[in-house]
Amino acid sequence: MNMWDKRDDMVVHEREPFNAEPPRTGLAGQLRTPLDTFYSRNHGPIPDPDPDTWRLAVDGLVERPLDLSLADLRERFPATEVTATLQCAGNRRTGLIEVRDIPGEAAWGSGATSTATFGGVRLADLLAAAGLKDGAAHIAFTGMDVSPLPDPPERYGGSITTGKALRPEVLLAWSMNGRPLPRVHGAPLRVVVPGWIGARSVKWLTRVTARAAPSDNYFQATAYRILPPGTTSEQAGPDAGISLGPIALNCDILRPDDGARVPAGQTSVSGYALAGDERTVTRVDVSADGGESWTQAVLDPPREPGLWQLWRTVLDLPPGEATITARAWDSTGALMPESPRHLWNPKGYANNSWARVRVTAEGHHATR
Ligand SMILES: Nc1nc2c(c(=O)[nH]1)N[C@H]1C(S)=C(S)[C@@H](COP(=O)(O)O)O[C@H]1N2
Ligand SMILES: [Mo]
Repeated sequence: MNMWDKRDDMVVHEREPFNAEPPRTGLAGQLRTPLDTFYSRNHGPIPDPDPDTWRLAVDGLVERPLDLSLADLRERFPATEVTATLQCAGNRRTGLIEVRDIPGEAAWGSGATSTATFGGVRLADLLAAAGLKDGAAHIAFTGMDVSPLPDPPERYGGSITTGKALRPEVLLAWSMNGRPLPRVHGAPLRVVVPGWIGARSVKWLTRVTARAAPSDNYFQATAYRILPPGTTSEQAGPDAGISLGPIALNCDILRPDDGARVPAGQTSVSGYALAGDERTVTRVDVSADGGESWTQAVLDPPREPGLWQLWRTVLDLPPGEATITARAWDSTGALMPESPRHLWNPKGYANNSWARVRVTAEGHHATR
């Protein structure tokens, strides 16, 4: 086993802080990602909280501030489970780096996306117990880890709108795939915001604050923003660019792997598609000829907001090199953009251009 009980073939972008993703084929063909395969994204040293002394504060624009132990959470609020996909805003950054270099940011491939069943309590239930005051438009989260990236260093945090925070799929989670939440994934308690960028699912949670404005934490106000080309976060300063919340419609090919050799003829192709927020994926098209002709993949129906939908199809590949392309449509009729060229941004977020893998089909083409 690798660091943090991850599989040995994780692509480790950084050991300290730990940043690692599974190979894309590790995600293929299963709704839930095994714990040893689930990607991990960290901005500072991983804390080691003592669950017996850990407490959660609920404060800010509330009628009754709360101060809760883990036992209080379990006793006072009904436990529930949500199956959700977490996706880092930097997922598929490699596609943007091919357009133009993005210095200082990890070259995440297709694996900064994973799915688990999370168990815990609804954030909405805590907010109801605390009683939101008028004007509480945003709910901010603070973790225990201190990130050295902002100057001066800051605890990791972020916020979501109160509208999203009150939705039933938003959890404060203590379990993952039926196991206690692993330390690297935020034990003893993390936020899970299905359908929003992974950055808002704050780990090692200690504080929930109702506010009139979005969090002024570095990771909300300065990072995780789509900046116009030619600017940097440092130059742009807080509140520049487009703040990322709900994620963009995306899809990827998980099998075959990029660069794989496959037998010519009938080849199974499978992957996932994910529509952000409360939207759903309605169609996935797959092409073996660069988009001249498309086959509609068989797509799993939507089950829960922010949960990926798996798809599969069979392509007939002649011997030789082929590029397989996949693209998804959502319930608003929107289609993923074709090229990463138009999506390039200085921090390399939100690449949702058409998915592509290059394969070599070997052997004789079976003819009828
Ligand atoms: N406290 C804290 N929460 C955090 C982070 C962090 O560095 N510290 N990283 C965020 C980002 S950018 C992502 S994509 C997800 C990754 O969650 P995972 O490591 O459980 O996969 O956690 C989010 N929550
Ligand atoms: Mo992320």
